Amino acid sequence: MKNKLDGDNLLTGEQAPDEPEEDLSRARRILGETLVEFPCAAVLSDPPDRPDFPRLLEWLERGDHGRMDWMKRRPERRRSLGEGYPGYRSVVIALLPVAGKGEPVHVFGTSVRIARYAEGPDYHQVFLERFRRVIERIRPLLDSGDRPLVKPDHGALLEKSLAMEAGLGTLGKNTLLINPLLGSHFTIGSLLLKTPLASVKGPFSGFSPCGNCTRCLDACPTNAFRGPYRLDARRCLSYLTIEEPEDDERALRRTSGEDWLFGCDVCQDTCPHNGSRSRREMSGREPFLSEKRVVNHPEDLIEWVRTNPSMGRVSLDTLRERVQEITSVKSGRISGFPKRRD
Ligand code: B12
Ligand code: SF4
Ligand code: SF4
Repeated sequence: MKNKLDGDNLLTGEQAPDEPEEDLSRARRILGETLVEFPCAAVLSDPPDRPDFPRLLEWLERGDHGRMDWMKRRPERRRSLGEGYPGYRSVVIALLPVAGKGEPVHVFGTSVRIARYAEGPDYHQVFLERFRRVIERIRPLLDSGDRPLVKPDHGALLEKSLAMEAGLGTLGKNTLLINPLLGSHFTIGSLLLKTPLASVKGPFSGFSPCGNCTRCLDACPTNAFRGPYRLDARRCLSYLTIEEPEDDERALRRTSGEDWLFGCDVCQDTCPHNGSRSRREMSGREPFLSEKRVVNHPEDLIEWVRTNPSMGRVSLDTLRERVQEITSVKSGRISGFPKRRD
């Protein structure tokens, strides 16, 4: 297996031996252009049905998706590329390290935390801009009828599953994709192509990140894990602070005693794979937009959200309400963390 580090890019060179030479050569050149924009990427050609698709159905059946009804809409689209995006044959998958520092922000006198991925530039925009540049450069390599689609996060895809198949990492017990060099603090984006290509996979297919470790499961402040690899989103602070939870779920958010205003990074920050030097160095390449760490006036809050565009998914009223909750928790006016249901 060939595998080499070249500057910032993790170049990859694994492919099935019987791929047509022309498809392989095109795939390699497309991957090369993608690696100009992203530190880690791979190409998957005609990916088979997702072997973990039945897990998604079980998750939906249990209601673990909460009020994320969009996950339940025609779930079979996530089984295969062909079902979700008829006519599309190839996926270029890229990892984008997150920019954030993970330090607290002071909002109206209260110290709060936001997930690192939500600091700085909106990763959806970054994927769009970078993949657009890739498309411009690879256009001559694509079939004439191709209509490339950029899907940063919001596609009907089991992204982690595809990235794992592409040899970019392995799922950890916290359900996130872990890459041996980047850890898990990255987002995943896909470029879908109609042009048939050969697969050019990353070198991390056999990577086994967890062993006997259970740090993430033990550290989760709301006991959101049902067990290894199984997350009840209704108890996850990321869901509770970003989506639109039910009243009883909001009660859990209030009484968790946590100061997460937007998202949560506990199950990543406790993971030993997120402490490596290479991950920190690669993350450091991303521009960090908002240095503002003190927000004292309502108009500052508006400005702060404007410079942290990923947070735009949540209304200012919800953010203010959440700041009040955290203030009440810190002043001892709210207490009583509910125990886990089994
Ligand atoms: C819905 C969703 C959420 C939900 C549910 C999370 C979840 N684990 O499902 C909520 C809102 C809670 C959420 C939170 C976060 N998310 Co999110 N989310 C998604 C989304 C849109 C779909 C994920 C999905 O399909 N869930 C369905 C369930 C069934 O999948 P699953 O829990 O991953 O389970 C899989 C495996 O664990 C396995 N499995 C299931 N059960 C079992 C049991 C056993 C025994 C075994 C062996 C395996 C197994 O099969 C399942 C299907 O593949 C993806 C983007 C995408 N389109 O894929 C982003 C995505 C997963 N999220 C992402 C991020 C960054 C986060 C947060 C870190 C954000 C934050 N800091 O607040 C947190 C992390 C919480 C966590 N530990 O997962 C990134 C992950 C990057 C990475 N390194 O993996 C993604 C890929 C978005 C992106 N494009 O970058 N997210
Ligand atoms: S993001 Fe936070 S609340 Fe959600 S599973 Fe991870 S540690 Fe638990
Ligand atoms: S904290 Fe431990 S168990 Fe959890 S994902 Fe990381 S290595 Fe795996």
